[in-house]
Amino acid sequence: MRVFFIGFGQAGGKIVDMFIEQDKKGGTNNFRGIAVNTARTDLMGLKNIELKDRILIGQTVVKGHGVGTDNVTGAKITADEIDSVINAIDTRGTHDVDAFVIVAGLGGGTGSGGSPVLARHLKRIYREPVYSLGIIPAPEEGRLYSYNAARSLGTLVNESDNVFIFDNSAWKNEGESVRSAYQRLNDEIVRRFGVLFRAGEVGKTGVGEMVVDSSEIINTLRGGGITSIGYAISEVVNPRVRQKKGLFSGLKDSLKKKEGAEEVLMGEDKSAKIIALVRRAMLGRLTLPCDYTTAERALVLIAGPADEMDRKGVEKSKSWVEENIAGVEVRGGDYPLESSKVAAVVVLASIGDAPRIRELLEIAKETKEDVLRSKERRSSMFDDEEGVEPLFE
Ligand SMILES: Nc1nc2c(ncn2[C@@H]2O[C@H](COP(=O)(O)OP(=O)(O)O)[C@@H](O)[C@H]2O)c(=O)[nH]1
Ligand SMILES: [Mg+2]
Repeated sequence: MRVFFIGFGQAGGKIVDMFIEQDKKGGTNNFRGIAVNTARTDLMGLKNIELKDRILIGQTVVKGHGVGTDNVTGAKITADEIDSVINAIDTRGTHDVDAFVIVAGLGGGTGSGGSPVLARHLKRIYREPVYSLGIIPAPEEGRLYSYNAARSLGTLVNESDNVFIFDNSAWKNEGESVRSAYQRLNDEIVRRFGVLFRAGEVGKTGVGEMVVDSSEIINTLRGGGITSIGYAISEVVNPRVRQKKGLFSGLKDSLKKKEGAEEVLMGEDKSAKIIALVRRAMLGRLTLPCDYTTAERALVLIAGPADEMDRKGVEKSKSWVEENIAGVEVRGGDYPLESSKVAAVVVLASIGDAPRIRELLEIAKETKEDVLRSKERRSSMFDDEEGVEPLFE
């Protein structure tokens, strides 16, 4: 799918920079991206986003030094200068875009405050869906970060068509600081979401057995709320298969028949392997650890060498996922990639429960006692809470 990324704040900018790098390396040209920030040095640190696509806002207010952890100021600056952000997006071109994805760390100031404001305006201006990819802070980053993230997330869920979550605390190792883990975490983020966002584009290696197009991704995400992603990889299914073919080639018919039998078996092998991979993806560590049985919809994606793709494997995996989630809508398919590995991504869309989100909202509630119940909350998780004060109405 053709994605227009907007990296908001430091974390958002770095991650979008990596998506663009991935796209350049793959020669796929599916991604377009800009970075928006109140801090000049953060923008200068980027490598792959073109200079003209790095937008500094709030210069008259903070003089290029950023807003610190003040997300209310981040939101205000964005609202005041929304025209220059939209202008930068338009200049970059949006006519062939399938979706917008805003990426931001929700615990800080610029991305936390700015991304819900931008989501609201993008939705107002464009017909394409507006998704957000929000990074939530680890508890060790402090209560202010959690408070910021809860307020931002509540608003972001209302303003975006869907919010993907990546939880820093679930991904950093024991004893490791979040800061020193950034690069590794970002690699994990870009690997997973890269498989998802590249789906539906015909690459150099041809078409898959079961093509997924952008509309299927969009339909999976239609319910809004919060979405988590599972991922697993394995080496190619059966290098020995090709070897055997080589050995048997040129032998008599009787032996050829035997080879046919082997191929049937190999087919079985292939589906079994794909099912196992999808199971691993869904039962393993998710971008946001959550109760997958509460997901409303799901999407199963298999990416890898064309001869590893298997229709039956995808179908069976879809049935298995369907048995395990709340809803009945499970979409899926595959697409070929030049790779020595097969990757499975499971999108668990519109999930109903995640302990870390509840915790965040709890911390925010304690931090701010004078709470307001915000209106029109899309996710039931937010409905149940005593309302965390929204960033803006
Ligand atoms: N995963 C990840 N998280 C980050 C990275 N940089 C910052 N963060 C987190 O994102 C949140 C916001 O920080 P930052 O992006 O610096 O704030 P902003 O520049 O004001 O938007 C904090 O919780 C940080 O821990 C990064 O490179 N990777
Ligand atoms: Mg920062």
